[in-house]
Amino acid sequence: MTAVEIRPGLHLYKTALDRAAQETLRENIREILREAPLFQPVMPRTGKAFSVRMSNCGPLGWVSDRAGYRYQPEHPVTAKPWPPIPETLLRLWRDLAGYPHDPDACLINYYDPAAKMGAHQDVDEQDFDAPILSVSLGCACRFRFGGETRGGSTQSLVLESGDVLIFGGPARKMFHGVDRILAKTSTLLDPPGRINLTLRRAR
Ligand code: MD6
Ligand code: FE
Repeated sequence: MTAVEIRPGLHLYKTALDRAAQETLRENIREILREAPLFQPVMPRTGKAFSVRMSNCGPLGWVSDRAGYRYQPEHPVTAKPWPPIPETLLRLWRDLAGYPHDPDACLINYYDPAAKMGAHQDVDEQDFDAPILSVSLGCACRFRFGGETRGGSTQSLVLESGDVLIFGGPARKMFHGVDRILAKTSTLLDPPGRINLTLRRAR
């Protein structure tokens, strides 16, 4: 597979997953969400709801509530363990992440067409040597990224269904977010929306 290095440590694999692979993954995620339903995270302290809904698979899952951000082994509503990470995603990590250990967490973000994600850094993990691998499914989005401090200059790119983005090395702690979902850009999900999967090493 061919990557474009957007900047040092930030690699984009356009259509890393073809339509058939996207459909398989969509079915994997559908099953995971039956066991571990989407929940509504809220911001620490303020309790303001995210517009994105979330779930996880893998030994650990990322959650946010009034108490803070953290990784935990169980679903915050059902209290059940997260389902395992599908083999298709583990294979993608082993092929592309360039890291000798499998991921121990996979965050599932679900965007309805009006949802977005504010600028943030992913810094709740214990080991920044491991990259984060992101997979996009469904509607495209306008993805924005900047430097390691908030408020500097930014760039953006369009992430489409099947694209894989890897944040590693000097890009691992970049600020980034999703400005908006681009409506009617994919027929993969019904109702239309976007799913983003991020594979991580939390511990
Ligand atoms: C999204 N992605 O694409 C949000 N985080 O919906 C992320 O927040 C993200 O794409 C860490 C690494 C890669 C990402
Ligand atoms: Fe992130």
